[in-house]
Amino acid sequence: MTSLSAKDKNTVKAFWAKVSAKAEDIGTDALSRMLVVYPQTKTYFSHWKDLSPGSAPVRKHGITVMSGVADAVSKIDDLTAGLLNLSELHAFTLRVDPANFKILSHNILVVFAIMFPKEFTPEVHVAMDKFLSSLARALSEKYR
Ligand code: HNI
Repeated sequence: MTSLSAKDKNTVKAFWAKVSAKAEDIGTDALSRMLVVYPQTKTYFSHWKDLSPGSAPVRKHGITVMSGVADAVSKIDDLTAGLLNLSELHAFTLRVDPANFKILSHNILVVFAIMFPKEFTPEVHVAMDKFLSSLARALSEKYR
């Protein structure tokens, strides 16, 4: 299991401080990419009118997801407790297969690399990967 060192946490916070102003674009691009590259994820959003990249509902939900990521950065010292309500929602109400958390995390990392090629060093990459894995694990907590 990956756990975040104090250094990782600082790296995550510093990178997030640099990129969070672009959270809306990051969320829109990551969600757009997820729906195209992993079309099985579209099943959860079949109630939307338009699932194409950058559409209004994709953008709106991209913003929502990234506000969840921002919240997680602020709760980085105890993600499991901090994300319990969000885990409950995804497990019991939305019934999202937790495998999809890894898929979205991957897409967020790809978008970081594209949008911030200079800042997204290997050191940042590993810290953000660990952070998103921990976030995904915290979201999966209520499934068992
Ligand atoms: Ni997710 C709603 C955060 C991954 C499907 N999701 C939310 C909300 C937040 C959120 C915040 C709004 C909660 C509320 O209304 O109180 N989701 C996150 C985060 C991640 C994530 C932080 C991982 C990084 N969600 C996923 C994944 C899927 C997903 C991988 C499916 C593929 N989420 C949903 C759906 C909703 C949702 C579906 C309800 C949206 C709607 O409009 O119906």
